[in-house]
Amino acid sequence: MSQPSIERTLVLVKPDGVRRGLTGEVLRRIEAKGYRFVALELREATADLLADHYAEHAGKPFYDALVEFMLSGPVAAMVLEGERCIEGFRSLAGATDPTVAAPGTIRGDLGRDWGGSVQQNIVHGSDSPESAAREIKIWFAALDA
Ligand code: RTP
Ligand code: MG
Repeated sequence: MSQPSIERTLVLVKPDGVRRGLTGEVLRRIEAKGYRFVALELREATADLLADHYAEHAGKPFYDALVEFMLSGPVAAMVLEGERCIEGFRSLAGATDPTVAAPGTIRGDLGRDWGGSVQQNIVHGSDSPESAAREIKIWFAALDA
């Protein structure tokens, strides 16, 4: 029998999602999927925090606009736990571009292009166990990844 692989992942409802009143809908989908909330907090990001969080994107053409967008309002930051929840939440979120994200996903059902290309796509989810560990430490320093 294979061992269960219980993971943690860092999820953000981005400023567009909070502004549009979609936080509850995102939380509902996460709970319905069966993941557990380990931490959940409304937060104001800072430039320093975002420089760490988005280090992999530094220097890309969309980086400055992305940081400005992420500073434009509060985010709902959370840590989820469950078997394969890193991949599972990415699947709930859908493709990066909300215009073409599959119906049934958070981005596909609730997102679209609002004049910022693919920027306003409602949620963030860690993309690997390494990213999850790094991002949980950035947003929730007191928690174990
Ligand atoms: P996320 O990190 O937010 O979960 O999204 P992701 O993995 O699907 O996308 P990623 O490539 O990591 O990009 C991070 C966020 O940057 C914005 N973005 N804008 N060409 C653009 O204008 C562009 N590309 C990416 C999006 O907000 C994306 O989620
Ligand atoms: Mg990403």
